[in-house]
Amino acid sequence: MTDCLFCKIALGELPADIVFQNEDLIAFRDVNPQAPVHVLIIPREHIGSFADAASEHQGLLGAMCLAAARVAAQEGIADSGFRTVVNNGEQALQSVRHLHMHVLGGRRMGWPPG
Ligand code: DGP
Repeated sequence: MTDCLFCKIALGELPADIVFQNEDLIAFRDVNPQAPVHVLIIPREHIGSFADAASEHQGLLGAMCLAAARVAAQEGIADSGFRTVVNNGEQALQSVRHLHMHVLGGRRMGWPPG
């Protein structure tokens, strides 16, 4: 989508601190980190949220989960523990309407989320 911030990052039209990418996904550091490690994993294809995903996206969604584990290992937080979060829609406080998985780690987390 032309007016989508994360589509622009995926296309290289906006800068980002990229930690991993392949033909389907791109992972980059969150501009407003909530933990010592805070990476966002997005599909290059524009999908608004999980609510907009279709059965044809099944492989892509699985690849996002595997990429989260890969990023955690790469960032040195796989053993200490990490959290993956996908905010979907208004009440979950999704602020960017392009599906993204947060990968957070490097500190002890709280539960439940606020
Ligand atoms: P969410 O609330 O789940 O929609 O999270 C959106 C995240 O995206 C938020 O943690 C801040 C991050 N973010 C917003 N704009 C940018 C940007 O231009 N670059 C980067 N790297 N992160 C961004």
